[in-house]
Amino acid sequence: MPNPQSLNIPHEYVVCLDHVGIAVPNLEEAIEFYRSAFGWVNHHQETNEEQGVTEAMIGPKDLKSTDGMIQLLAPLNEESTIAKFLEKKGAGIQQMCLRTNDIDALSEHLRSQGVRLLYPEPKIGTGGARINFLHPKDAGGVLLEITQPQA
Ligand code: CMX
Repeated sequence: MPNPQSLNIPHEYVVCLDHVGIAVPNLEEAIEFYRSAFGWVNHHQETNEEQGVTEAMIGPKDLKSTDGMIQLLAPLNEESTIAKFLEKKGAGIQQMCLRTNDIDALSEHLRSQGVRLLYPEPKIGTGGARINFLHPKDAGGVLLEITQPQA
């Protein structure tokens, strides 16, 4: 297997699975499902007008790390990406998000590999993080988000 460093892949910039995003029609009902099933709680909730979503980041009550959380995404309006997803595919996994500590270097690398990113420049996502998305057609059929949390 080739050494990633010899390929100049910024592997050290991708640190963990940040979250899996699930499209839901009703945020409160989805939060309640995870509470009653697993005892998970809502650690962070916000509305992102630009993305057309109200979202909740849920995880274990005694949170030791924010790695690998679940993000519940409910549409803000009918034009929302999440509304379209719900209409076409129904509720379910909409995206998976990888955390990076250098979204600019990672984006440059991905583009050099011919991977399409949805935005020319990162936009603002959860908690002020800088985010972008790989086109699902260039990522094995998965909508992959990349996020660089606020310092
Ligand atoms: N996962 C996997 N594949 C997907 C997908 C998803 N979530 N959404 C669309 N696709 C596929 C479609 O199935 C379609 O494939 P086929 O041509 O084989 O049918 C292809 O991608 C193009 O789909 P489309 O219907 O033409 O395009 P959409 O209008 O659905 O837009 C996308 C798709 C990815 C560009 C759009 O969802 C987008 O801009 N997403 C990024 C923003 C976002 O998801 N925001 C909400 C979350 C905000 C946050 O996390 O903070």
